[in-house]
Amino acid sequence: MAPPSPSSLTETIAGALNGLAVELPSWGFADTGTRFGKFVQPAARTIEEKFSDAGQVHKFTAACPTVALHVLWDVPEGTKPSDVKKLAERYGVRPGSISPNVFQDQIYKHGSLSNEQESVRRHALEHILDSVRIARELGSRDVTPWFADGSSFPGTANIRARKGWMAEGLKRAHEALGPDQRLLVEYKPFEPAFYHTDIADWGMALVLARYAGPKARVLVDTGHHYLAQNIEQIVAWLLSESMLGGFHFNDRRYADDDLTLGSIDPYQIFRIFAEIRFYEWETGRRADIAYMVDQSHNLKGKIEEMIQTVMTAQELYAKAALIDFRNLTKAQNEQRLIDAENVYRDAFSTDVRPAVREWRRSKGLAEDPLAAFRESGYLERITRERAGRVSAVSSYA
Ligand code: RM4
Ligand code: MN
Ligand code: MN
Repeated sequence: MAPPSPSSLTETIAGALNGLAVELPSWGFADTGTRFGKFVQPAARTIEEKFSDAGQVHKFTAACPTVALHVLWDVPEGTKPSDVKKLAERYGVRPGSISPNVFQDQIYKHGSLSNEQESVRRHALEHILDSVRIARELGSRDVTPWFADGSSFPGTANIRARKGWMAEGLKRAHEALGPDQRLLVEYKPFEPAFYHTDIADWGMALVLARYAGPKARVLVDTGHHYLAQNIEQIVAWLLSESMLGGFHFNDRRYADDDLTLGSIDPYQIFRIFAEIRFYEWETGRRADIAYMVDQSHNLKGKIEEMIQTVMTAQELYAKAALIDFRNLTKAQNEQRLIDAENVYRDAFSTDVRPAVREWRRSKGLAEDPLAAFRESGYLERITRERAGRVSAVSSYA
């Protein structure tokens, strides 16, 4: 089959990019480090600074209208959600998904909703219910809890009982959702628990989401898988079950490394996008998926890395939009393996950057968001303004 003409390629890519929004994590703009140390930058310390920095990424990419917030870090007790909304508006963004924080307080040493102690479970549930209310008041659709719950030594936890407690807690949280809200259940195979985690994989998240209720879906954090795992198959299964709610994008070489999206394996992200586009092509329905970034940048400049991430997401999504699904399906059905695989490879190896630049021009954006950000002087300004502050001690905050 002849390759698409340059103008139809540009059009296809423009159509795809118009529909791609990538949510930024507020915590991606704060100073973070590793378990061993924290490396400071002129990072954001307040929610206002986080909105301001995220606003820069949106300004230069036009792809990131919302910012995911962590309740404890960004909307502490006493904060008025309406003030948070106004603040976001000032920087050209909106509050996005809301993450409760049920892993940081001392009482959560042995878990939250799965904790053996009823009083801790109740405390965690109350915080999650508060988060649902805050999300509603902020106009945020998705509530995205992540649980550090699990155990680190064999025999120390009743895995079945903990599953039951988690299921009940999520069901109660689901009951509090507004009509348009969703509960996204994230899974992670290990860390900080190193023997078992209460929601270790997509199957467990799926069972729990189904039990919680019709507005619950599964959240796939790309870094939360074992190395050999076929993530795009998980995506395909969740799509076919109408249970894929969203992504936390990042990349990893070893485990939950929170590296820049596509920095290690761009073909992996392409294959994920391919499954989504294939589903949409076959069903004629748009997959209702929240794309979010969940990365911790402690070596690269935070705003620059976020721009690099969004550009990468756009390029890989654009490549996936070039897949010739009619040809692919035909080759699959006729069991022409090389031809089928080459449909993927042709799309993946197309240099989409000229078309993406063209799309930016058509939106009145700079062709190179990174260069435009660097020229804007923003980084120099915040470096001056934020210099000399005492560095915070806790990670992510
Ligand atoms: C976890 C998980 C969550 C994130 C926390 C801070 O590994 O990815 O989504 O909110 O880290
Ligand atoms: Mn995550
Ligand atoms: Mn993670």
